[in-house]
Amino acid sequence: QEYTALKLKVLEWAPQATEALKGKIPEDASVYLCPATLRPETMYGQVCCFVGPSLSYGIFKASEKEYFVITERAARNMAYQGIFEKEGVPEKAADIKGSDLIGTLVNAPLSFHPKVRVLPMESVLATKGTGVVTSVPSDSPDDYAMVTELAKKADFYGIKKEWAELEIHPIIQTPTSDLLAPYLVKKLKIASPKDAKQLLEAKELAYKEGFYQGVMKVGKFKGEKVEVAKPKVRDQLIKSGEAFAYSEPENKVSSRSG
Ligand code: ZZB
Repeated sequence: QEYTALKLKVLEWAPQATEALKGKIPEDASVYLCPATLRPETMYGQVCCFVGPSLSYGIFKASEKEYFVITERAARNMAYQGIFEKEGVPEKAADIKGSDLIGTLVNAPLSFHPKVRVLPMESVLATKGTGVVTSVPSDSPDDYAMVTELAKKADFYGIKKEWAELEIHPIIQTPTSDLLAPYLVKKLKIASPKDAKQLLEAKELAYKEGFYQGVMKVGKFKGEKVEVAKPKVRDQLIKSGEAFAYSEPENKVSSRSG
């Protein structure tokens, strides 16, 4: 699986994270949350960044001045892909629980919303990607269901309601909609992130329609087919230093059927 790993720079740590990281990271270093995505062309629509609240993350040294927040598993894979300055064994500066990252403010490259919050999502898998997921509710049914849930039950999740209420801009036009994920969530009568079966169906439909029939509605490649624009947006992000290529071997737990 060939992912694009985005670099979401930490602008302001949540109070719990500040506490947990005291003295562990050089003052002048930049720290990034690095979500792995298969949809770089949707990055204009990022509204938040998800972590699994009960997952364990590490803060790994990528170079003298750059640190990445990812799972230990992802760091081990990255260490063999020329992503870190030092090859082989990843250097961990600190450990942190997902729940301590909630509320952290990060910069989201290309997004209409350059500053977004880190929010909780129970269904984030430790066994896939980097364990960090960037949220695009316009084009990902899982993300739309989750931000809707978070806004509805902000207190329960221990977040500020407005963190989950950023405007959802249309990014891709398809024959059925320019907000495909919200459209599918309604059509399949998905009521919450717990409707896993319907969400899986919605995701497969969104992938197919978005890729084969989608046209970019925004950004540098506006008017181009998604198929054509996808690698161009990816290259642009990588060239600007806002993302890097990350691949991992297919495994049975995480592979997609469709
Ligand atoms: C942004 C995005 C925008 C994504 C979209 C999808 C869509 P898949 O499809 O299941 O094989 N993801 C990445 N890592 C994890 C994880 N550890 N746990 C849970 N979800 C994860 O996996 C690829 C997608 O699943 C990734 O691409 C990421 O969300 C999420 F408009 O990034 B994506 C129709 C989907 N649209």
